[in-house]
Amino acid sequence: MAKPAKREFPKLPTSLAVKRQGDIAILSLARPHKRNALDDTTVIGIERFFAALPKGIKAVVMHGRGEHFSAGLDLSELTERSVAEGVEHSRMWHRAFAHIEFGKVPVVAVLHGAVVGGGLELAAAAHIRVAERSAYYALPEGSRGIYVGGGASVRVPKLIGVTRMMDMMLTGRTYDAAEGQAIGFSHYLVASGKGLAKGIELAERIAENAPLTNFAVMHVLPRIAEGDAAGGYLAESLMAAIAQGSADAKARLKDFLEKRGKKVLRG
Ligand code: 1HE
Repeated sequence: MAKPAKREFPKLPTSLAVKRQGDIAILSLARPHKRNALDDTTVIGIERFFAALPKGIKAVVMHGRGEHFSAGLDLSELTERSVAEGVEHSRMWHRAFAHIEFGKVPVVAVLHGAVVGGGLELAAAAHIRVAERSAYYALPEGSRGIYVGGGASVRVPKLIGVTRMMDMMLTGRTYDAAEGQAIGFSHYLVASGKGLAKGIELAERIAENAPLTNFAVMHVLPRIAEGDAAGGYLAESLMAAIAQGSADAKARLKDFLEKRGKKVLRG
């Protein structure tokens, strides 16, 4: 009997799908019925995928199926965590997304619809962002009674500046795709439906470079250009865990899950 073909990519949860196209891999968030909300299984799957990229893959394109890139943290899992569990949860996100930012190959994120909360944190871990006209950005943690925990306090200010992030978190401001392009969320802005093709085109271009140059751009450039972010991630995870444990957070999350909380709509 013939041996089963060796699996090229690690086994992924059903919320993720992967396809190889020549030298690049296309990773899809594949949970559109939940607006690609990021549950623990998906975050761990993202980590597993980026940690074990097969040889020969030179760039990755990441996008979301359905109408939205990602509605962020799966709020239905955020129920009764202790502070210690909250820190552990946030550090799990940090570890997973570090495998993107400081992984083996450059990652192009293709954004459309909601790119909010943890979805924006995921997008911010990529090296290049292509936005479709439908994309919009928000950090609604304040209205849910929680705090960012997936690396936003380190990565988002690098893109748009600390004061804009403060405004987003304090006032719930959303940026549309054109505004997001102007302030630095995206590098490229394309018509709706054209993002994936643009992302693939860019990834193929990246894959033509000398791998060592790409590696240096990903690993050396940021460490020269920026300070050490380790303390920032740790502080964020502490704050995320404390905020999650509050009665306020519990009430607000219950409101969302029982359909009383406001949706995060375009501004
Ligand atoms: C979810 C989630 C979610 C949708 N967790 N289940 N993120 C947010 O605060 C954004 C919350 N979501 C929304 O504002 C809206 O869902 C959207 C504007 C993104 C899309 O609206 P819509 O009308 O297309 O979809 P929907 O009817 O709201 O959602 C469809 C289903 O997905 C529904 O479940 P169903 O079982 O009733 O069908 C929703 O409950 C579910 N769903 N978003 C769980 N986020 C590491 S810290 C990061 C902290 C954060 O990310 S805070 C931001 C959380």
